[in-house]
Amino acid sequence: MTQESGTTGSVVVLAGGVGGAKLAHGLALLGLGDRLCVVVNTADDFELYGLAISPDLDTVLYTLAGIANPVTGWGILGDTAHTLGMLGRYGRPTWFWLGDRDLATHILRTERLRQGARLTEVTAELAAALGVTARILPMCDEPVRTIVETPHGPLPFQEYFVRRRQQDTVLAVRFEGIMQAHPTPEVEQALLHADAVILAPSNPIVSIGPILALSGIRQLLQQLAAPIVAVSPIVAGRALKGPADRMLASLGHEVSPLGIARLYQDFLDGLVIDQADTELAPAVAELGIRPFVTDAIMRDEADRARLARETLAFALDLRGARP
Ligand code: FO1
Repeated sequence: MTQESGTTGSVVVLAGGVGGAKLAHGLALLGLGDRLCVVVNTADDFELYGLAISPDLDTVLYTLAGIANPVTGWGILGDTAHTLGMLGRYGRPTWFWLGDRDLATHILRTERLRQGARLTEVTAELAAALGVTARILPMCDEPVRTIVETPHGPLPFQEYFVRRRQQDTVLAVRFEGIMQAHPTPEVEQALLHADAVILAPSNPIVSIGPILALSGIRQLLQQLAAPIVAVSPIVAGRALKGPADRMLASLGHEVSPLGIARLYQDFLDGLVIDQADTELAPAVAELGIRPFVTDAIMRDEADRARLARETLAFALDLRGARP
């Protein structure tokens, strides 16, 4: 337990996949228990073999449960792929690696959703069963699906990301179903009662983007009294993981922490940037966003806890900084 965990109320993290899960894990290591709320992107979700797959929710779930595959960051440690192998023998597609243990999660999620449960309820049930004390909240209960516009036409997100290995130029991104979706009451309440809100170093376009695109979320963030800080997913002009750098560039954004600051400028109080980008700190400050320079790369569990501790302390320091 750290000093922060004793003096902090609740902390809300907005997260996508692996980067979000790592920072959420770092915050969980501070001993926040159920005062930690992770609001997770669900626009990467899709159906395969009739099963409801929620990759980002599961990445956060497995990471916080301590069973994530440490090499990939997604999937379950030591998982096998006998079922996928058999599906392949039946001539069915195997480009999306579904482990045997991971499949149990999709089977249960699908069953509960078919029974009429909300994705929020199902996720809470899975988390409780795996002994996760942090609250993992899907951004919404309605289906939202990211579509990536490319020179080869529109691609559902996992087709772009996994099947075609992010090789296509991204011309535009849209979130199908976003107009019919709403942040859940759990998400709204968590934000309204948060003592600090942290945007994880997740892809700002396809991981944080869908959360911010939900009706009323940006306005809610603008009105919160609690400090809001982000951790830059861009370090020295490169994405820490995945295609965020190429995506930002092709969509006309600057590929730097300054580009990240501009994307969140309407509600952000502070931005954590890596020491490699120290020279950008004054430009971030000029936007009215306080910069905090540190080692922002999470190589191991100790880094996760350190970055989480520093980010939370930075956020709490900004308390009262909002007009
Ligand atoms: N990512 C991959 O690059 N290849 C895969 O085959 C793959 C399978 C997979 C299965 C379950 C799961 O929860 C996640 C999985 N991911 C895979 C990761 C995931 O598709 C992406 O990392 C996210 O959607 C982006 O945040």
